[in-house]
Amino acid sequence: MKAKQLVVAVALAWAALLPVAKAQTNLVSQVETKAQHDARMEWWREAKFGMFIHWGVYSVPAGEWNGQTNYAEWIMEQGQIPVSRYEQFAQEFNPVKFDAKMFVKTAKGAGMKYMVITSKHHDGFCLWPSALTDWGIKSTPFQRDPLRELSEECRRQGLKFCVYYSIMDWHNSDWGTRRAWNDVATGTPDMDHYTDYMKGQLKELITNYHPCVLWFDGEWESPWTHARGVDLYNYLRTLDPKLIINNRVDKARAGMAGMSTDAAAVGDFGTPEQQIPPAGFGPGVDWESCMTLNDHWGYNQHDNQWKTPATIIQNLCDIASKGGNYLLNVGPTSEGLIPPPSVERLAEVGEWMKVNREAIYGSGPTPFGAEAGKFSGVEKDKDGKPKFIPAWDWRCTSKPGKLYVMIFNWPVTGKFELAGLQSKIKRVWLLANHKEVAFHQTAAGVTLDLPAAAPDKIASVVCIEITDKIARVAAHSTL
Ligand code: JFZ
Repeated sequence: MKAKQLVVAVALAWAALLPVAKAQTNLVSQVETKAQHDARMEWWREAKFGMFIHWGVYSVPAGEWNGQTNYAEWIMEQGQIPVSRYEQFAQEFNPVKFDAKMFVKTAKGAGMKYMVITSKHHDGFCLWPSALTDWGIKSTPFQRDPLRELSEECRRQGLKFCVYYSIMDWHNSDWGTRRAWNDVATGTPDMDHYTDYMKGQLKELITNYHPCVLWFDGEWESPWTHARGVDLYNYLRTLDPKLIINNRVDKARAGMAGMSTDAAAVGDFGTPEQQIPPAGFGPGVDWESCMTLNDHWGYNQHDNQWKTPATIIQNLCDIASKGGNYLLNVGPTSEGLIPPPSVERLAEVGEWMKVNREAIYGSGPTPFGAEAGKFSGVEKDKDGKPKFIPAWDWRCTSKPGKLYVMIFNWPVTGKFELAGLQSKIKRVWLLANHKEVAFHQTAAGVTLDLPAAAPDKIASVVCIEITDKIARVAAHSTL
């Protein structure tokens, strides 16, 4: 065999071995039984609704740089602001109106059960006084610790305190893809050194504030690897065995759809972003859709594209009906205030939750399949005129012995058909006023005789109590 052929043959043999070699180097997460995993995820699965907070030094420019007004937390990158110039924003970050009580009260009032705040976003700015860098709250006139105040207040008011932490860091000299406009960086990027820095910071966060979730992000650039993700996941779980960690700690997320595509990937839940998946992912797959209230995560003074309370409430119903959680964002100002349009909308969500919360907390997905609520058709109104019933009409959640039908578009005839329900119905009532609803059950399903007017304009909830297990329903059943 000639030398060249030998090289090719060896290369081919090596290539053939590659998948095996790769499988052998697949790192796995810490060993945990299903029961242990379920116990760790229990509060999170029950909670359903949380507040995301994007707050950092980017709230100072408030979305504006060089005549452009469409920025927010990405302003340093998108505006290619020299890091030394960006650092100056810290001197103007003095959120004297920040009141942890109000933040927690706003979240709790909306019916949220947990809070996830940016301890460090991609700009590397730390919202707590880290011993490992001066780039953070320590370099601002604001000599307080927002994470301490919020974590203590969450504990007082019974909310779970959680933190977001960006893996990518545009400020740190060691992050592997250093920006051309990082004029403060020195030396050569060193990812091992950077990983030590991350671990040190995360240890600070865990020991000082006891976050219940670590919500990673910024994992997509090449310096971050599957091996680093697995190592970090395992390290954090040794610091706090109860910790819940999102899938962005690893590399397998399918873009904005947010679910991991690799069975070897670590992470306790998937993270769809700015979208709600068309259906759930079946039992045992945990996920959380994160969404903005307007069009930005961080504060942008020009953004008035606020979602309506109807959209927010119906998104919550939609997500719950598919078995997911809803993480809804606010972007506080550099004065430390949650923008009033956000506060107002969250208060409206809270009004709805006061009446209808049992349809959300601790609920499981719809037994009817995600397609069922998409029914659209034509009904006759009381004058006999045809009326189109828009798509995405209703959603359903479930609990043992109960179904919660959340109706967005009240039927003009007052008759609501629920095709395919086989379980024996005991009683039906409206959560809004506890009034009983008459029903006619047949082999094909059930018809509800609803009152003429919807008790709630946005989503009226009908509770259906059944005597037996939820029986397989319709063609699209997910049970
Ligand atoms: C990320 C952040 O960049 C953003 O600032 C915000 O914190 C959000 C919650 O998460 O946004 C992303 C992440 C991934 C993609 C797009 C935006 N992606 O994969 O296309």
